Amino acid sequence: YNSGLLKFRKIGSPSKPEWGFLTPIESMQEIPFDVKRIYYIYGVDENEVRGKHSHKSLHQVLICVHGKVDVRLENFYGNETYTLNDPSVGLYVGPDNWREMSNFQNDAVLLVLASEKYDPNDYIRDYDEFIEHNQKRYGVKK
Ligand code: T46
Repeated sequence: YNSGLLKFRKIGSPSKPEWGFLTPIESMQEIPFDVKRIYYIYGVDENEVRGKHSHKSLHQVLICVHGKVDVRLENFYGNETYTLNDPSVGLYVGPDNWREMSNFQNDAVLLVLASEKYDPNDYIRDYDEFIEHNQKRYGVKK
């Protein structure tokens, strides 16, 4: 599968809960690629839907570091909606996943780690083109 949840370490102190937590993420350790870019999405209205595209070769990990957001992924294998609301959880999204982010709640901040620098030519923003692209790559769905 070219997507799925990753559970990161959450370093705290059991005897001192007020100390809080720290989650470290290293390239090729916690995540399966080298990070060349980060960006974050925030200030999104609850009824807005972002994304609505796929990538031809980009690998990413999405982490909701504050608040809550739903991410729907569609790929050759099917459809899955993930609710991200835990900074120690990341959603790995490989190439050929249509993605939609919705229900941004409580001033959600969505942090994204990306395997490549920004390249507008890596995007497929047309849904029919996405389906066609995946059929060429993975075959026709039975
Ligand atoms: C993705 C989801 C999860 C840049 O100039 N540099 C960048 O690195 C990025 C990511 C975007 N931009 C510009 C391009 C657009 O003019 O920022 C504007 C908004 O980008 P977009 O409409 O693609 O935003 P989203 O939230 O629909 O998608 C973003 C990422 O673009 C995409 O790769 O997987 O977040």
